[in-house]
Order: sequence, then structure tokens, then C-alpha cells
Amino acid sequence: MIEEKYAPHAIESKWQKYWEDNKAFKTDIDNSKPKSYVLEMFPYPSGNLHMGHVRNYSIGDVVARFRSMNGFNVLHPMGWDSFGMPAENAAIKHGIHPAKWTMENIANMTRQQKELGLSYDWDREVATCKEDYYKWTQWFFELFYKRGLAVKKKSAVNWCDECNTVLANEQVIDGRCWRCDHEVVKKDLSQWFFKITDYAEELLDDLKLLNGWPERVKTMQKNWIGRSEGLEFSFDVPCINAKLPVYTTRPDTAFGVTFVVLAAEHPMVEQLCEDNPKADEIRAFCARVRNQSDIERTSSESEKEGIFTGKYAINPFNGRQVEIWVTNYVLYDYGTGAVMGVPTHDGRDWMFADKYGLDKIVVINPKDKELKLEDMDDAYEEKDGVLVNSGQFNGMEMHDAVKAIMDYAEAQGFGSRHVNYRLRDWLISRQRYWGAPIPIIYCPDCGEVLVPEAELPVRLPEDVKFDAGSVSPLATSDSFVNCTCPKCGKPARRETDTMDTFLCSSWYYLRYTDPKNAAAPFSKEAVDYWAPVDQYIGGIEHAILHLLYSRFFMKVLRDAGLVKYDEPFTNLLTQGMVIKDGAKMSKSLGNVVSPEEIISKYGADTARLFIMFAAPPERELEWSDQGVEGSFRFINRV
Ligand code: ANZ
Ligand code: ZN
Repeated sequence: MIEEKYAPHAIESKWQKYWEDNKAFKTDIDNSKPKSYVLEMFPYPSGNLHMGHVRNYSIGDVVARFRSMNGFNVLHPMGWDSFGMPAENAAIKHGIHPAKWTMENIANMTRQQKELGLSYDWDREVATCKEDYYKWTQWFFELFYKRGLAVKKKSAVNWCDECNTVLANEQVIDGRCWRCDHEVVKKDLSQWFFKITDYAEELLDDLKLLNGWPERVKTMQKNWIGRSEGLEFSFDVPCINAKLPVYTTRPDTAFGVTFVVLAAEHPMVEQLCEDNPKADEIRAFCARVRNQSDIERTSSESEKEGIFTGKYAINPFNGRQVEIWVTNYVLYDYGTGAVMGVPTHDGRDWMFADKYGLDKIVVINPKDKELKLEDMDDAYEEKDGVLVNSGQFNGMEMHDAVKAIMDYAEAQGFGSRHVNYRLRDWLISRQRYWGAPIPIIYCPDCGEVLVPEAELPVRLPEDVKFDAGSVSPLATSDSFVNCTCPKCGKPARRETDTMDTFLCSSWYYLRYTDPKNAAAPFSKEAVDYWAPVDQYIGGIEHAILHLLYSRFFMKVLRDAGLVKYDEPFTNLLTQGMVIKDGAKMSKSLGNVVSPEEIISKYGADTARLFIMFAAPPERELEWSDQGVEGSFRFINRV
């Protein structure tokens, strides 16, 4: 029988040993060859490889080998995104130190990767939880701090009660925690932020440089950054002798305003409560709204609620006096936190006006028809039509009117054109143990002080209580917390929060170019030769998070003179999921096929061949036992 001649395990272990002994995939700078940097997203060391990993690495391995056979000098490294919560949860549950748990998982997964026969230069392996790596993550924090891009500020932040930590906006998916799916609540806390919003415009504009990225990923980033152009202008509020600025993307509807609405957090609410018989009621309403989650407040189905303040504002376009309301559907941290209400042309305002019996005025007619309020059962939101009931702007086409009305507001001096972004600053502090400590010291006299570079890394302490609750476990270590101020030498305290692990993964692809450098995160020579990554391969779930943060890092590092490129990843391939019986392979569904099982039965080449041939890399791959057997028979014949 033919099958007896093909002995995958004997062949594979023989060659894997040869590759290992001879460092077959070791790479160095070679200026005589064109370089190619091929990279798969590094994994979190959960303990075992799953088929998604196998697919990811098989695709990368094919590209890397193909390029080196074509004469390129190929960099193809592997490493570990090894800070993060599962290690800490294992410590709480089973009393194992996170470092031990992590290192054991790395050892097991490395063995599995080697059994897959992947062509990595193992001399370049990095692990973000090791001191020689997180020293540089802290160094980057300090770089951002010195450039004014790392700031501590108090704000209403996303909090997960299940994970006992704050979350970045990017980690809140439909109002829920990205990790545990728990509903996220708001808490007023003082936290560290990276000012990614300073780069909003460039992050958006430079998407056009990314010809090698899937359109879908670029669209997701574009929507996340959310640039909008409009008019900011002020209503007069005579009763308190103040101006109330609003932001609108539809200045053409300015004559249709019948009320204005404030976010519950808006500072003017308190001013309007002075000498106001309804003050207690208004304050109670605001307190209730603040406790609502963002899903409750922003979803299009959710109930629009409000309370009339009893006070009025004057529309500067037509002198009309309109009621000032406080609502749950205006967000405080977008635009000015106040909105002009135009029920006839905005769906949310329509629902709100219906509920509270507020006036409606049509100011845009579709080109071919005259709108009558009595026939309308929803707002007319199309950006198409002609102005009516709008004074000197009547009869104008709406796009022309947008410009004319903005010009008018600017000429009259009560408004100006404005660009707004939906992107918010990146919240990077976490109340968790297993991450890189933030290298800051608080001195009673000197305030916030950076740990001197020569003292990095700030090491994770060992004498901590892992289940510290809502404070960082680092706060339970006296030997860690108590220190002396590097400036004045007086007793001081260390910051006890650690950094979001997405910070560790925002620069790992640069460390691979020079992984053992003890004097710098990487040398100029190495990074200039190898970067940027020519082909990046990973899952679509990182379309915003990791890929946006890495782009931001690259731009800051470029501005600091450390790299000479604008973008980290020239070409991006987002591989499809591996599914079985119509669903994503997952433990909870019980439809997992373990790579180890397939390899022990058929060998790694069969597994890799099947994965590469069963579907195009970007598409879903349906697992098929017959397909695997077919691949095995094919290799037998070869
Ligand atoms: C009046 C109006 C009339 C609006 C109309 C729309 C249609 P984007 O494109 O996302 O920037 N808005 C402004 N600030 C807000 C806040 N803090 N919370 C909730 N909504 C807010 O959307 C801008 C539009 O969203 C603005 O234009 C404003 O409503 C609303 F027929 O102003 B518009
Ligand atoms: Zn959570």
C-alpha cells in the first residue's frame, strides 16, 4: 500500500530537528538583497494553538517561504502578547503566579508551532511580559509623556464590574466589555490617556496610503475616527446672560429649530437650576441619566427622555424663543454637548417632540413635493431638497444653503465652521497586575515625576494580593508603593496602575528588528532596513483596536525621529474564520478540532495543505474531515 511509504512523523521530526540545529530560518541584515518582512499577529499565550492560529501561521509561512525562494531576504519572526488578564485570573483561581502560568503556556505553544514546521527565526522571539521588553514599553510611555501625549485626567470612563477595571472606548463593543460581554458602566475616575485625537486627522488622511489594505478595514477605521464638518453657533440664554454653543451638521435646518437639548452632564444645567422651582426634579433626572449606560442612551430604539428646564434660548438666525430641555440622548463628550432640536428633519428629535408635544416646522421640501405635517409620520432626513420657512434662504437648494447659512453665521459673528471627530483619547491605565507598570511617581512637593530612564524597568512586585477588587493589586504591595522622589528625595508613592496590553502590541513589530538591544528599543540601522512590515496577516477583530493603535504609535515615533515611515503595515491580509458545522469553532459550541490531534494522525503537512487549499485565505474555511483525508492521500501520491 502506498500509505505505508509516506511516514509524516519520521520526515517532519527529522527536518524540524535539522532546521533547529542549523538555525535554518535565521536572518540578518543583508544589503545585497531586497528585504521582505512577513508577519503574523503574535498570539496571546492561552495554552494551546487552535485552528485559527494554524490558519494564520500557515498563510504567513507560505508567503515567507515563497518570498525567500524568490530571492528576498525574509524576516519572519514570532513572539508573545503575554501580558493580560487570563494569567491573572488563573492566579486568583488556582494560586499560580501569572509569570509561571504564562511561561508554561508559551513553552507548550512553542512546541506546537515547531511541530507545525513554521519557518520562524526563533532567535528573534519576544515576550511582552519579560523585563527586557516591558522596560521599553515603559520607555515609550515616557516618550509620549515628554511629548505631551500621555496625560492624566478625570472623566466619566467605561468600567467593567466583571473585570474590575476601566476599558478604552475601543474595548467597548455595543456597550459591552470586549472580553467578558458584561454591560459597561460609567465611573468618574482619574485615569491616564494617550492623546490619539491629536493624530485624528492624519490617521484618517493616511488611510489613502494603504493601498494594500482591505477596503473593509479602512472603512471601519474611517467610521471609527468619524470626521464630520458642520457649524458651531451660539444661542443666547438671556435669563442667565450666557451663550449656549451647539454643533450641527445640518445648518440648512437652522430655521426649523423648535427647542434645544442639553446633555445631563452639561455645566449649564446647574446654572439653569439656580432660583428654579424645578431644580430638584432636574437634578434628579440628570443623576438618573448619568447612571444609564451608553447603550441605553444612544441606541436608536431606546426611549428618548427629557425634562423642560423652564428656561428659554433665542435662535440667532430668526430671533425665535425656544424651550431648553435636558435629555438622555445628547452625549456630553461629543460636539458641544448641546444640540438644536429640529424634529422635522432629525429622527431622534422627531421622537422627542412627539413624546413631549413640542412644535414642528418643515424647512426642507423634497424637490418634487411639498411636505405637510399632518401627512408626515417621521422626520424627512434626506439630504436633498429646497428650503422653505427660512427667511432670506427660501428657495435655495439645501447643499447651497448649508454653505450660505454658515457664511451668514460667520459674517454675523455668532458662529463658525467646525470639524469634529468621534475618536476619543485612548484610556491606557488598568487596575490590574499583569501589565507593564506606569513609570510615574507622585511626590507631595514635586507632583507627577517620571521614573528616571536609568531606573527602568519599574519591576512588577511579588508581594501582592491578586484579588484586590477594584484597586490595582500593585497598591497592596507596600514595598512597591513607597519610594523616594527622584527630584527631591522625599518619601513619595508610585503609580499603581498598569498599562493596557494594547500598548505592548503597538510596537512589537519594531522590536523584532533588533530584539536583543539592551541600549534602545531598536537600532536605527535595523529598523530602517526591516520596517515597515511588508505583509501583515491577522484576524479582522483587530480592524480598529490593534491596527489603529499601531498606526498611531508609528506616527508618534516618526515625529520623535525614531523611524522614518508613516505607516507600520504596507499590506494587510485579514484571514477568514475557521468554521465547522456552520459555526465558528469554539469550546462553548463543542465543535473544536484540535490541531494536535490532526498533526498526530496525519502530520503537519496534511493540516497545512488542507488549510491552504480548502478556501481562499480571506474567506471562511469550513472544516471537513474528508478534505483532510483528501489532502493526506494527495501527499501520499506525491
Ligand atoms: C441639528 C440637526 C438637524 C442635526 C437635522 C441633524 C439633522 P455627526 O454627523 O455624527 O457629527 N449632535 C451634535 N452633538 C451631539 C451630541 N453631543 N449628542 C448627540 N447628538 C449630537 O452628527 C452631528 C449631528 O448630531 C448634529 O447635527 C446634531 O444634530 C447631533 F435635520 O443638528 B444635528
Ligand atoms: Zn469585562
